[in-house]
Amino acid sequence: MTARQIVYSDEVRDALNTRSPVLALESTIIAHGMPYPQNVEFANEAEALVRAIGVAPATIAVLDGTVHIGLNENTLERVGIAKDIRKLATRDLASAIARQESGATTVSATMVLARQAEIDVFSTGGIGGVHRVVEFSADISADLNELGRTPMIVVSAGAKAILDLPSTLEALETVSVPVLGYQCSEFPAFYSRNSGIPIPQRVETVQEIAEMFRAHQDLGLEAAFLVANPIPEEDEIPAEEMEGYITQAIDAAHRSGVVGKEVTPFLLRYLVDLTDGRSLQANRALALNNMKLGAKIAVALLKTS
Ligand code: PSU
Ligand code: MN
Repeated sequence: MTARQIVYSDEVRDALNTRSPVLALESTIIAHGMPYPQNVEFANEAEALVRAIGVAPATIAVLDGTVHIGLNENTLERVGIAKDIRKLATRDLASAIARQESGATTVSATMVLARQAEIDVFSTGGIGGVHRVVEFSADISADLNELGRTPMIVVSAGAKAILDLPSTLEALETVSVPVLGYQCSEFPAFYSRNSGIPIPQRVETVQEIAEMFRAHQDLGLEAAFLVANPIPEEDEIPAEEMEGYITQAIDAAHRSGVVGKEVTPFLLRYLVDLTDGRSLQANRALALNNMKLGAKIAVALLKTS
């Protein structure tokens, strides 16, 4: 990409130049995943938490056609407050840049841009995946495809519980993504720690993750690593309870004819209402927990070569 199209924050540029740790963060979770102003509070808290571990936070977004790697207080506010900001998956990046539009990046688009910036670790809330009743909608997130071809470590609280989790895990196998359970043996279900679905590999330390990723790179493999990090116990909503709300939310989406990229934001919003804000609190907690772990992995990775 040309210099005109990509702008680094001073903090991220300095860190990259001095081989200091950097953690990529996405912006769709801010713009489309949480309500204003809680989203901006969350984003600022996330950045502060990452810095406290000695890591430069690189929140990624496209503003007026320019790719930003690292936002500041003003641009974070702008992403959080905008009503009309696009939700950009990988395929949407080119049109947003060429037309000088603004967009928040999903997991897939954030991965593409983080790779351009040579950032190896990225934390999100929960990746997208195979939606339920996919036989009718064929709705499978572009996140899965990108995870299969863009090498970096992605930290996520499993996949969003609104999805078909067993099918999502199968799809991750198809695209050869190593899935590592961080101190857990089951695939976490976003709002809940457990799903009953066994995870292929369990790891106990960030050093182990770093060593496995170096082995993966030595083999020249292109897939991402997915580190599944369960929500902290004190913040979880039991899966049995959440399941009732999720069924209601999916029903409402069908009744309202919501399709395509609107589905996930609609469901997340609907759940915040149904749970009186508890799901938002859980989402915030699990995402911050992923950012803390991502920052520690970024530090460990630089020490492993
Ligand atoms: N994690 C969250 N909230 C979110 C997302 C992740 O806690 O809103 C976003 C990510 O950007 C992810 C997107 O890529 O949801 C998935 O959207 P879709 O299902 O349309 O692919
Ligand atoms: Mn989709």
